[in-house]
Amino acid sequence: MNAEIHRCGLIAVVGRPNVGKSTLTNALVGEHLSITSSKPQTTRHQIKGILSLPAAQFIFVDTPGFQVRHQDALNRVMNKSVKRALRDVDVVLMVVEAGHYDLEDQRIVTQIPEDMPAVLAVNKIDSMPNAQLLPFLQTFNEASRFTHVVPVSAEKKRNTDTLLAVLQPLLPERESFFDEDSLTDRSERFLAAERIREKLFRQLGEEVPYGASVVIEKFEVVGGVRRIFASIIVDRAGHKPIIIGAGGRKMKAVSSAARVDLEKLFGGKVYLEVWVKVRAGWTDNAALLAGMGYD
Ligand SMILES: Nc1nc2c(ncn2[C@@H]2O[C@H](COP(=O)(O)OP(=O)(O)OP(=O)(O)O)[C@@H](O)[C@H]2O)c(=O)[nH]1
Ligand SMILES: [Mg+2]
Repeated sequence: MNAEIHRCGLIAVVGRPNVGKSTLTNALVGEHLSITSSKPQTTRHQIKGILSLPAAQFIFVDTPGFQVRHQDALNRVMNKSVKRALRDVDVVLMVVEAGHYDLEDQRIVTQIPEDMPAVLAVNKIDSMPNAQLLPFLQTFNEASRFTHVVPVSAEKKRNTDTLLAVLQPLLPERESFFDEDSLTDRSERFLAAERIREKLFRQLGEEVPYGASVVIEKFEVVGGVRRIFASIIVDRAGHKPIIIGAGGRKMKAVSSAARVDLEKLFGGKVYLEVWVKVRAGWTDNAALLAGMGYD
């Protein structure tokens, strides 16, 4: 009889910035949908990653890392997005880093609605010896908020199947929300903008990516080629020449890395043109944020 049960549900992936929420979402779904980088606060927009197995559809909701420090308009919008995700899902998957659990993590735990099942993924176990990992895992005893504590490595795809096996029975019994071949709720336009932003986070220094956003001005398919025209919006005039780089080399490296990834993701040829524009103070201007797709 059990074979006939089908489950489907939303799982919010939450945690401090930089713990590996997006890497884990991608590992679970099996596609690089959500952008990742070594800098905290890479994710700004919620994105769903969908995994359809015969007996269950998992809809992972990757969220921005919950921010407790800086409070500009952009951070407020991102925190609101995490809170909203926590209300609208069936299960919470909280992510922490192996060996690290502090007040910031605890504050996120308190945001999880009381009656919602919650699982803890202890990520980055590849960077910690077992002798240290075991005592860390034992600190989450039976009294903890979590039904299961699962050590994983999102990067090395270790133990991700165990995580799916633990999550599956927590999903409600129902039919799938999305077609079996859907991977995400987001458009190719959104994925393209995000992939360009990922390259900014990966290829530029500490400050510039935080003041940058990407807007797709035009996205058209001509003769099977996706022709994408994008603008990188920066909040300071001084950041424009940094992004362009000497002889335009930085800009070229960013856009060609994005193009290569997008061709793989979309399974077809991509023509990508990227410009840089200055719009002073956009990160702290609610009206500009809304116009740029931050909700
Ligand atoms: N060693 C190791 N590094 C990992 C693992 N998972 C993620 N990382 C790294 O951790 C960094 C942050 O990963 P993200 O997936 O962007 O983290 P995030 O929690 O989504 O971050 P924000 O969106 O900024 O909140 C990246 O440099 C990843 O490569 C892992 O299992 N092991
Ligand atoms: Mg992220």
